[in-house]
Amino acid sequence: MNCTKCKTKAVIGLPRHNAAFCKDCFNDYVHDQVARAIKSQKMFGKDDRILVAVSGGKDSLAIWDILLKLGYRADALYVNLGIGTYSEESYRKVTKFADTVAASRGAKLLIHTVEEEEGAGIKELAQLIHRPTCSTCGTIKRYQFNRAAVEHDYDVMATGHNLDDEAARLLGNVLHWQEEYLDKQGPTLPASVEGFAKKVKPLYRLSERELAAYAVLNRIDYIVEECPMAKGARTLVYKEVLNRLETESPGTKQTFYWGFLDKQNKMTSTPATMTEKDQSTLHPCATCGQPTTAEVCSYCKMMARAKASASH
Ligand code: Q46
Ligand code: ZN
Repeated sequence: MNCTKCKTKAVIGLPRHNAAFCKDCFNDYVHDQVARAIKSQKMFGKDDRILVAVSGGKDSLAIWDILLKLGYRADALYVNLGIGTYSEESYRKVTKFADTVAASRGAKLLIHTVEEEEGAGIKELAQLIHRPTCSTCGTIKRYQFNRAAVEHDYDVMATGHNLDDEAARLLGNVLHWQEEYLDKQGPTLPASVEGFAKKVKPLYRLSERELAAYAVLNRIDYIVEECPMAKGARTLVYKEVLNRLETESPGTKQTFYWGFLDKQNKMTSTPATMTEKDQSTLHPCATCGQPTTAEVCSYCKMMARAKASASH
């Protein structure tokens, strides 16, 4: 198998593009896909300051690496969830990347430690408030990323969601006809009111397999195992189903998700924006000042419940 572009020996085949690439041409392909995503979805420019949400997994470290190589000003935030050896290992991978690759390009890492700031690890917090670990985790991560972006004046927040993640999420939203979520499932969510950071997903054109290959070929040392709490998650089943379809008919995920984005674009000239109703009902949380639709934001409510429950 030879490289489609330069005819030297290929290291990876991409059935959905009917192509194969050597290492250098594959890196060009990956960088080009990210550059296209940034441009076509109007994500950010060279002067913008970007905050990347990193977990230590291949996708988030790859996007940080790619943005720096493309010449963007990208720092990162890592939220240490305090989930035993998984968190210890992911912390090691993130700090190693930050101290070597990122530091050499002038980028820095911010760290938020849940055990220190919220007073307990994510599992204990979830038990205290009688909610599933992942929804507790989601609330904390969303809140802390948004807060860090706003407080440190970043223009945009980037996450490492890839094509497989977005196609699986779309499948879930379609199967349950979650219209409200479908409206907001784009790669760019603009900052619509003061206090809400703009959010982008520059990896939505690249598959999980392509990103694993990118990480390995570029010697990015990432944590291979998933968070132990992810076991049994519905999205993993959707991913398996989509992988089967992809094997039978390469390009299925891309057609499914990109096709959705095309349709969404045609239906509205401003996709995935907040509705006017959202804007008019948002105001500062009475406790912390972050934007919310209620009197007190869901994070502050959650922390108040955790505190009350811990003191009983
Ligand atoms: S990190 Fe958090 Fe995920 Fe782990 S606890 Fe669940 S939500 S699975 S992306
Ligand atoms: Zn609040």
